[in-house]
Amino acid sequence: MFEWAWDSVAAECTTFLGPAGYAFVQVSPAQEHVQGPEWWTDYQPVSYILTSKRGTRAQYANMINACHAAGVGVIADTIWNHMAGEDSGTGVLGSNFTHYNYPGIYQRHDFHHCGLEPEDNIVNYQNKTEVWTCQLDGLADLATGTAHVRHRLAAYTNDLISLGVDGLRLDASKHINPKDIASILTRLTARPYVTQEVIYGAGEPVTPALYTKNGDVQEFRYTSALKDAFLTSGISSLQDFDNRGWVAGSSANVFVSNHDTERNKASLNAYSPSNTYTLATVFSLAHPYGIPTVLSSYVNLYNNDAGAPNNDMGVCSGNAGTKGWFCQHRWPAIAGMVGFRNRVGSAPLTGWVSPSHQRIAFSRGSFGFVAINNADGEWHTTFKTGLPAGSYCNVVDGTSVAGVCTGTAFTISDDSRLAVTVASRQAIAVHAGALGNGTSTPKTAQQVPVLFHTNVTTTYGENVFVVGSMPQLGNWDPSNAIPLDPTNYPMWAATAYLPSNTTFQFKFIRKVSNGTVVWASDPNNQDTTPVSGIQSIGEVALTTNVAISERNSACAHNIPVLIFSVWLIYWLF
Ligand code: LAG
Ligand code: CA
Repeated sequence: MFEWAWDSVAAECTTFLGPAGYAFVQVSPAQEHVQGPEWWTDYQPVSYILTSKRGTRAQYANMINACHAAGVGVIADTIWNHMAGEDSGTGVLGSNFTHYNYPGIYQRHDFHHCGLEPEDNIVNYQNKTEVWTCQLDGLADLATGTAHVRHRLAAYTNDLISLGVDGLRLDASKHINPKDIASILTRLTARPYVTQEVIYGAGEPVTPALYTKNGDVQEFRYTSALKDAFLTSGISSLQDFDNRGWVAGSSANVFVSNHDTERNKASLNAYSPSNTYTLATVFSLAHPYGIPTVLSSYVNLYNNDAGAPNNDMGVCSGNAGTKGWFCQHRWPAIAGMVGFRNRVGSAPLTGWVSPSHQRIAFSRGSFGFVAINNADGEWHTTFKTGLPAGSYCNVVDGTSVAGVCTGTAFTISDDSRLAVTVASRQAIAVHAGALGNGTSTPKTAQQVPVLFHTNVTTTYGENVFVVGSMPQLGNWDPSNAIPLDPTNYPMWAATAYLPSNTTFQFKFIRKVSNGTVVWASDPNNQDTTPVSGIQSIGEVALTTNVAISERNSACAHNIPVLIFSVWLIYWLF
């Protein structure tokens, strides 16, 4: 739950993460850090007082208790490699520091001075010692080989453990000698789950394999392989990850995207075209390799530095929309697949079929079956599944409530066959823990996130909203319209959760400071929400090819982009 404030994580554990079956929630770093509006201030520790932009120590402790009560463990993002980057400054709680002096904590000899001064930054990734003892991005590099630093880092981590933390994401592990990590781990009062961030680099001497003795390792080659497979080369290559030189599945922590790769485009992200981000996440949760992490982040990927929306308070439901949060963990396909993974457990991957390079299907023993159609055009076929005969709920678009499927239900025959059509760029998944009663009529509509973007120049005091023909869009009442966020002015953006597979009309409106509402001229815009996944409407101010193709694909089933632009220009001038 990247950048979610502790109070909002606590509430989400209770209302969603626990009930959905998430085993752990990973949260942002908890310690005092440098000041500033950017998200990455959190990665520049200033002291080990547990107060950050995301809340106080008491709020952190309360979050852990709430999550535990909901059956969810807490993984702390833990920074052992470095302190802050600036020459001097003050933390969010008022602690002062200079680059190599943290009063009462560290002094000059507690840091590495790798001999590349004045900058001291890592340049040569072919040199192990340099990767471990020079500075990452100017961040003062702790002398993790010394007793004092090891003792201090263990004390900080033991403090987290004393509050109930169950796991550690060890930030920048690649930049710490694995022996130093091992030594600090021996000083802990309990042995939490450990996942180490070691970004693989071709030909480099510091490899993920060097770290498996300490715990799990994040396998970034998986992240790249999924991006490449879903966007380009084909998902038929994803049957197994043996003999590729990666860490064993039993040591791997994997993700479709993390907070860094969604920004630097080393992975798919929510703006990736043709539902690939959701489909890749379905794959990740269905396939047995590694422990999967689902990133839950926020809309603002226009600006790599922009901090969290809504004063860091995560929110995923209610009439006011998601206030700039993506809430990936709640997307029906993703939450449904968490249930799938929990039900199939360690059952082996069986019955892999791939009739073409962008279509795959497989079972997990006799407990689950998934088919992913990452191609244009329907996939109509009869699958041989591992499942016993019965009526099953498609957990990609529905849930099973007391034996009734809220989405599509499928029948598996006595000989375990499933005759089905998988729509273009969609997936289906069924498992033994989600039986449907055979109805294919959704009992309650599923909600999908829809991103509204528009480029509007306003005068001071004016704000932009979206209003439309459904309750989630205020039923055309401007006083219930959804506010767009101007963080990246002149881009205005908002996310709304709308019923899936539903046609609606909408308009952007401006509210002038004196209360007057200025409507865009007619006609209304019309859109149909997807069955699952995410939809982006309007202009996307990303400068990558991926964003451009997303814009095209969004407009293909909306109003033609030309009419949209003409209308916008007319409205503005
Ligand atoms: C990580 N894993 O190893 C985090 O996942 C990643 O998000 C962190 O970088 C990095 N290691 C250090 O903990 C993030 C931002 C950087 C940011 C850094 C420190 O991606 O952009 O650097 O956190 O806040 C920023 C500036 C740099 C500057 C540095 C030091 O962007 O230009 O040199 O601060 O002042
Ligand atoms: Ca280091």
